[in-house]
Amino acid sequence: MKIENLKDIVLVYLNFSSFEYSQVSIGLASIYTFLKKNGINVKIVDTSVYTNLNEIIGQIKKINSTYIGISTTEMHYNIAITLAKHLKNKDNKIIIGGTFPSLFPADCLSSSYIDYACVGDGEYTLLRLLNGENISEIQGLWFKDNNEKIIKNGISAIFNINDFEITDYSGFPVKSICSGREFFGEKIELSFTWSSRGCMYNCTYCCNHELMSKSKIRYRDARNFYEEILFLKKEYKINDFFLSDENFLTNINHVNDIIKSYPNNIGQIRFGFLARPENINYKNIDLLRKLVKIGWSWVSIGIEFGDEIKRREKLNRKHSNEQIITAFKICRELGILTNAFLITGFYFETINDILITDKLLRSCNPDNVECSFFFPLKGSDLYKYYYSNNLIIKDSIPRSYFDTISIIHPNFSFEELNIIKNYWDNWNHNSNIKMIINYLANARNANKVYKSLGGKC
Ligand code: B12
Ligand code: SF4
Repeated sequence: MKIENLKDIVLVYLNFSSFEYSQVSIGLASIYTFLKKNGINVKIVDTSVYTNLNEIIGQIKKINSTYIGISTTEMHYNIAITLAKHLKNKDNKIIIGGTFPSLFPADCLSSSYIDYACVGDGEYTLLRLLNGENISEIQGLWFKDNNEKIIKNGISAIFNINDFEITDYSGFPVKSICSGREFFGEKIELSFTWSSRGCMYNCTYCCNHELMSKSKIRYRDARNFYEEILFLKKEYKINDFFLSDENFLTNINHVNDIIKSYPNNIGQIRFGFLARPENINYKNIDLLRKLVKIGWSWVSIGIEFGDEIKRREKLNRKHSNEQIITAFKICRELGILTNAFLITGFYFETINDILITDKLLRSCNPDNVECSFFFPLKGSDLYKYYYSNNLIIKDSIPRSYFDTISIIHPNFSFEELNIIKNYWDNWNHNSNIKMIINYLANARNANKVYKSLGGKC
């Protein structure tokens, strides 16, 4: 017979990706660290270790916890519900959290296999639940009462991210902590870590603005940041770090803090982060130089779409192409390796836009280009457009927007979108844009467009 023990939980990390490598979830790592520190017995099931759903279910059942917490993005929501269906029994409680449940808790609770949905940060909410507090009083915990009415308990108390010094990643398999991959042509092992949470922008294709309406931007104490790096270096022999912050360079004071607190005993490290192009400029060149001195080595910059006017008007990304070109130029001057992100499949994308993006890339000359298919995330502005224009393929929820198309494009077929993505993913200075344009132009009988552009790019 199962002994009722409130103080234990198994956290399920749906670590399915189209890449060959795996990495930790910073959100679950934070919950794990905080709960453990507060005397809770926590285990993490990282699905990347198992080969199929049955094995995952078997492992979770074997742990036999009263509480099962499933973390999910919108992409993995269907799998989360399938798992819950196989795991739910009268003795356990299933709680779902993460980005999608934070945005759409009521949708999650429409499944009879889900007992609770967490809106926002999970740390305090879970601790209170596991400590046996009255669920009606737990901020951020949504559930159904006996009459199936959803009790909406607002938003979780915002977690103090400096509550602990070092994130405890030990609940994850080593292959997720030391994430081995080919990186800019070099085989390395890198660890995920973090220095802030949140984003202040409002890009129309992203749901972060909606998420931020339930949260706020927070910065990590630089000393904790370095304690963690020192620990990861010593414990896992890692020298390369990926900061999972949404936009590392946005707050100059925070970046300055990171620079000033750099401990001289840290030894060799290299790190990189995600950045908006306008934050890499000549005004903050001294700051950027200092970052290079402490190990900044690479950056992923979101270009997304080459046409400046459409980018501003349709995507709400207000920087100019000139700013993008400058960002890449500065990185080259500083010896920083660059990854450029692009998205294909926006409803307003035309053959002409491909030419414009190609031209921009040639001016930027990034070391690597990565392209995803546009996926209309619920809660984003563009979702509303795709939904109301019937441009979303019914029941198509991809596991990754790097490998599945889930929209109907007014100008391009699936095959064409795949060709466009493939072109960007393999882009280099010698790439022949004419070939792909010719292909698309012929396929669409759109020679006129090409000729009106002078037949060259
Ligand atoms: C870094 C990052 C990545 C990294 C690392 C991801 C990782 N595993 O941590 C990489 C590049 C690998 C990545 C991959 C993907 N990502 Co990503 N990623 C981010 C980013 C920028 C930061 C994530 C982060 O560390 N946040 C900080 C942590 C502390 O927050 P958190 O994860 O939300 O967790 C807190 C709460 O949600 C809650 N919580 C989380 N889980 C649970 C579980 C329970 C039981 C409870 C109670 C609470 C709870 O408590 C946590 C602590 O406070 C976010 C942006 C964002 N706003 O989060 C996008 C974001 C999460 N990613 C997103 C997506 C779509 C993906 C992919 C599906 C992309 C793809 N391949 O198609 C994959 C999925 C990977 C996966 N299996 O989780 C979307 C999710 C959108 C959505 N509506 O669900 C976001 C929001 C970006 C965006 N706006 O489009 N991502
Ligand atoms: S795309 Fe990036 S910058 Fe834009 S709102 Fe989302 S996280 Fe912020």
